[in-house]
Amino acid sequence: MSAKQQTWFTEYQTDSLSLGLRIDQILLAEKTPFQHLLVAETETYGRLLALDGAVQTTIQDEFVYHEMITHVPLFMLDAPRKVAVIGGGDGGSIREILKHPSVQEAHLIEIDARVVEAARRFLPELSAALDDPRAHVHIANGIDWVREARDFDVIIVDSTDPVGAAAGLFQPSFYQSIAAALNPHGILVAQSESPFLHLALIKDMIAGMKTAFSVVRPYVAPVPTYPSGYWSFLMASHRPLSPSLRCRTDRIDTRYWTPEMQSAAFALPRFMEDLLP
Ligand code: AG3
Repeated sequence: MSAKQQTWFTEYQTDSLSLGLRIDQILLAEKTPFQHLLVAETETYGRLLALDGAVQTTIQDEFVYHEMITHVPLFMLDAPRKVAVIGGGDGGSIREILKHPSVQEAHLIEIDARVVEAARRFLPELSAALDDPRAHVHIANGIDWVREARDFDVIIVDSTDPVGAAAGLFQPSFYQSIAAALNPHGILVAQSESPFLHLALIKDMIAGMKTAFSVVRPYVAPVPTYPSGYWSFLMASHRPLSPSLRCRTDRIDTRYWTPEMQSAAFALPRFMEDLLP
């Protein structure tokens, strides 16, 4: 066996669980002011971006996560115009948001400039969208940025896990700032980790969102390279949610999202349904 075949990236997902990906090449490994940043070429899932040892995105499975964190909230509205993504420095969420013709402004608020730079250099499939004239990149702390933001239609929290710099993105006070930054029809979506591994966290996030929104609904999608492979998202709003009719008529180019998936993603297994208030 050659040395190359013995190089693995391992994410230690919990104290007793890991995911291993054999890698062909490490393209970038550096310590930024915020975290450790790695870009590598994996054999099974293509290019990988990891932060502090946690998989953020791979070229082969990123479409599921990025389509579902964006199209599901955007298709709840007839004409979303102003959208913000907190985190998501790779650009994948912005790429999907810009597929909606009504969108006039898509703001990316990423704390770590090095993540955006690495994505621009090594993940053009995701980051090219950041050059669109409707995209606005802010290198800033999302918690501070949201406090000043107003009149957004959709705010998406595309964060890392609730540790380090991202911990504040899981706090009730952050959801309250988001509620104030959204217009009355506005929608919040946050990635909410794995139902198999982080059920207590999901429960706390729902309670936190309930302090600021009347409606909070979980939905799910498979993301093979995230812990357990089964991922959740929480959607919150000030009013009842139902898909816009344009969900069936707007033709957008997707690989996972379909009009049927827009509803199907909200069908929850019993162990998650029991989470709901
Ligand atoms: N944000 C979700 C990452 C969470 C994955 N957690 C982990 N691997 N432990 C990803 C950002 C993609 N735009």
